[in-house]
Amino acid sequence: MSSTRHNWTKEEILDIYNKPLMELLYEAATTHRRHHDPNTVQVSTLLSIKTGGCPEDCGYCPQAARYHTDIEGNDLMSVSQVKAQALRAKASGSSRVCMGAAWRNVKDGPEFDQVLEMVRTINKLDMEVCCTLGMVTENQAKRLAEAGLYAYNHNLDSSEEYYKEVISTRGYQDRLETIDNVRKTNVTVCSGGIIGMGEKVADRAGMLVALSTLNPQPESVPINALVAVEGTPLEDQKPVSIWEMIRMVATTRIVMPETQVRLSAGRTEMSREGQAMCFFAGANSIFAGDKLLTTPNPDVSEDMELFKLLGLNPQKPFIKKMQPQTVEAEDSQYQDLGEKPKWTRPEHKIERNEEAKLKAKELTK
Ligand code: SAM
Ligand code: DTB
Ligand code: SF4
Repeated sequence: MSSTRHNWTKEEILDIYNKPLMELLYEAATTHRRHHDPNTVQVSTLLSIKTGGCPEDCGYCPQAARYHTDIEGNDLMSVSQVKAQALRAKASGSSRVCMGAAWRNVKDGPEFDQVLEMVRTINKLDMEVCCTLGMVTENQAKRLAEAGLYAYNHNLDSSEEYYKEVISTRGYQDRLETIDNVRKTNVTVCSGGIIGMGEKVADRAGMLVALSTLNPQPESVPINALVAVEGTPLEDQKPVSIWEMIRMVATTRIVMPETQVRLSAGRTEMSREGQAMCFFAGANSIFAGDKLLTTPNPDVSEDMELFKLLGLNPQKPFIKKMQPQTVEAEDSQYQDLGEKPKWTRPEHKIERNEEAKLKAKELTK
């Protein structure tokens, strides 16, 4: 039986977020260790397969056509270009490629067919594939699943109330509907948001209520610090403090214990110590490569140095899906603490993979 709760309230989440920092860190790190290997971090590489010219008005986004930003727009990349980039990402230690397109929604036709071919191609490289292409219908999600998509990213971005301040061209319910369409397939859900857009702490808690009350909760939750890009309506936002990032990561970890919490945009502004605190607070995935979609990110060599310094290892691909938690390994990790992990694999994940189901049974005999 999973101990994950799906009925968190905003008040409870605010109480967690505002705890004295040492209490918050202790609780988050303890939760993290119960459910994950604390020395493993999943590494994804972002690839902007179609850049700029987007019809939406997301106030943070340099790719919206209506804002005058300094980015270079591109048509959809070819499958061979994507394959070459994916191979480069694999060689640098990434287990997942996340392809982003500056689209409002996916449209059936030759471009979508090309994306499906990209998914199949990366899959053959034994890498996890993620897409973030805007809104998808149930049928499009099914086609992505058939092509072998591992994850679909579609962020809630903020609380329902604050979302309206930032985006007007599509609603919160539209976002939830896309997440629901993805959930109807065996593709895992990646959904999170941005802090530092001028929202209140209550909005951060509101977003975490929306995400944590999804049942099942998203397998991956990216926490982005706003990258304030010149030319966007949010260009003058002050950088979010590292303490707020740490609190947000820790709170996310506590309310969504089984999720991979992704320390996403904004790492170029964070010190190594700050990032280490985020990993301690439960972040266990990052985007690697010197570019996110259009903005800078730390160099791979810098990240590898940090991993070495902290004794962190990049996660191998398909590890969660293919290998249910080795209960024995987890148990031994906890002997020192005199406490058993409460790790239980969520049913929906086990159902996805018969092989995993059998192995789980064997291990718990
Ligand atoms: N067009 C698709 C969509 O909106 O779903 C996919 C790409 S979009 C760039 C993916 C996510 O990147 C957004 O939902 C947002 O959370 C994040 N993002 C975009 N610009 C950002 C910025 N300047 N700073 C931080 N995060 C950002
Ligand atoms: C997510 O939550 N963050 C990533 C990924 N999902 C697609 C994107 C961050 C984009 C930052 C701004 C840019 O580089 O354009
Ligand atoms: Fe378009 Fe996505 Fe940027 Fe919004 S976040 S403007 S939908 S690319």
